Amino acid sequence: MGLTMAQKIIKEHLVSGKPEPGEVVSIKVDQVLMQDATGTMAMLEFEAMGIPRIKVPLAVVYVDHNMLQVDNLNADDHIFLRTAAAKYGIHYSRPGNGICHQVHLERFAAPGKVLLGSDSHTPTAGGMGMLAIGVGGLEVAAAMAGEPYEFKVPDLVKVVLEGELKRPWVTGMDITFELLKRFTVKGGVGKIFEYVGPGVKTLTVTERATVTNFGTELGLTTSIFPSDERTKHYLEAQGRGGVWRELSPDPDAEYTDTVTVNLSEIEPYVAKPHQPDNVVKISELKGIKVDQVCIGSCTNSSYQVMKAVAQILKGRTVAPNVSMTVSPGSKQVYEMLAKEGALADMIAAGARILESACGPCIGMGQAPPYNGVSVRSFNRNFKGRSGTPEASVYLANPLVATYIALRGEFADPRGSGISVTYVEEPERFLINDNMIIPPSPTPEAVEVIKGPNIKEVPVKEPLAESLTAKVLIKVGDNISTDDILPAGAKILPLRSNIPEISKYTFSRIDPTFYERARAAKAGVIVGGENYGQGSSREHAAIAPMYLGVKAVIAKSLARIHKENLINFGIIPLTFKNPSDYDRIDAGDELEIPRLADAVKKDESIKIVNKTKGIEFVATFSLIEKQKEVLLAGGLLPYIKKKT
Ligand code: MIC
Ligand code: SF4
Repeated sequence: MGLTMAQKIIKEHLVSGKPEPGEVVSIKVDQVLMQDATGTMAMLEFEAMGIPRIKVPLAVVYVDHNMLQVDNLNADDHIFLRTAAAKYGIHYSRPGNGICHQVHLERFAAPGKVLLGSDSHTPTAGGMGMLAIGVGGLEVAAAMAGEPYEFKVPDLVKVVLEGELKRPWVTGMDITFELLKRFTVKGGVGKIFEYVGPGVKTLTVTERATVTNFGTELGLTTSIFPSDERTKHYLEAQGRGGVWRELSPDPDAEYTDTVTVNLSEIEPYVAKPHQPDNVVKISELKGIKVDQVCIGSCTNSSYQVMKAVAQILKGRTVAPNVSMTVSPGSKQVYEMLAKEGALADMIAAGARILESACGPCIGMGQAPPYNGVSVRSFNRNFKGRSGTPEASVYLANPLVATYIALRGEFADPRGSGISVTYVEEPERFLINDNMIIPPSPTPEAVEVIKGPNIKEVPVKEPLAESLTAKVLIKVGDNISTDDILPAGAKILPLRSNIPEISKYTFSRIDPTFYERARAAKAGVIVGGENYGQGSSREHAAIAPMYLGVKAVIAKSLARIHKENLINFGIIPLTFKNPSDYDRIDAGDELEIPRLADAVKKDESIKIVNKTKGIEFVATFSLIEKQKEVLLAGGLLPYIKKKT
């Protein structure tokens, strides 16, 4: 039987298991990436493992999220990351060098390799034929310590691309919008999407990377494109032709499912507030006034995108009611735009040019006005993520968003008369790696510098035999990690200080959560479908753990968050009968009589709702290693016990 692309990569990296959907495999990791917001914790976790130097072939930490320096906190974290990276054998991408996923694609990604990243948009590198998976920081720390990555092989879905995009106003982002329209934000859970078919060769590597990046919002484990002549061209233009290799599925590869997308039929779409799958055609929003337009993010800030944006802006002016920002994805892109004059066109049109970083995407500045309307070429529009809870954030492709910035309202750019010539990938990108600091050759001489805000990682005790706990909060469907532990300019700088950041747990949904959790000592969270969607931030598990949360019971759980809960010793449970969700309320006292025993045996478990005098059943779905991790109290105590 033939193999799919993901199966081929898994097979080549296999430590144990069979590369078939549903089977547990353990694979060798070639590369890891971290960013600053998750990287400080990952670095502290690695340090806690007591290993002097990383055991993975390549690790890179990027400073791109925590860029505003309103006090010493973020600046202190940058120094910590720089010194720790030098000591432990990690490359350090300095602030200003760009967004992790864009820079990684340019300078490090390689077809056929395995990448783990402590950021949910790590699948960006899937655009280059890499098996690139977003995980929690502790998982990355474990990979740096030499642990293979163990997971259940997801269902493998073949996505056949036919036809060609109607350029210029339809872009790679609209391909994923089309899939979000069909499958929703939870439709990809437990799946890998593999893109094949004649439409593939019509897309450049950065266009493919937009598709795989945004695919995270489908809940996918990852997405992957073939590595072909276009991939070779991109790598050669990056001066890295030597890492190219061909990758495609065998003709008789077996997929769990097949989906067909005709690129020629795709329109420019927009996701309305407050979910990326709230997709409509641009024509449905015609005339809605807009206050802000933001271009950039790891989804859309390549050279090709930015050059097209500059073409639209050239000789025109941003509408008087709009504040428009542009964040080029990397120093490479930024420097090329500057050299070629495209930056001047943007500046002349009145765009506010920001540094090469995540910026407004994660609420690091540029919050929209009260009740404002913001259109962003980003990947997430969860309520409050922009920094203004009352704002309405829409997602659109960067060319459409730029046209909206000129018009000051939603409008369909097709028929606008603005001509945009298709931007080809350059023959040679501008290569200058002076902002990537390689690890120190003399690690003994490096002192790791920790500012006063950097605190130890809290560790949980082993799992108790039984549990009595109060339901601290009951939430609905699609709760994101931004709801559980918000980001933004005020809270992000606390990422290396769990006691402080835990004060913001659920702060946007229920500001009393922190005090109540502290008082209760032992708590449970009740969730609906797809609990924990969105980011990989393990803080959405560590902070609840620190506040005494012992279990989450939900209708279903998002993948990375479920892994993070396990890594920090919180039991992830799902209702056997989803209607039991309706028979449980915040404040109820629950008893789980034989918890540890049930985890060992991986069976369904009886939970007694003492307040209501009823019982219901919840189930686990854990691989062997995850059971051991939970029993030990989390991945850190598990690894410590092993070494
Ligand atoms: C995000 O886009 O939500 C982030 C910020 O990049 C997160 C990581 C984090 O919370 O630090 C992600 O996507 O994993
Ligand atoms: Fe940064 Fe936004 Fe991408 Fe997250 S989604 S890595 S915050 S640009």
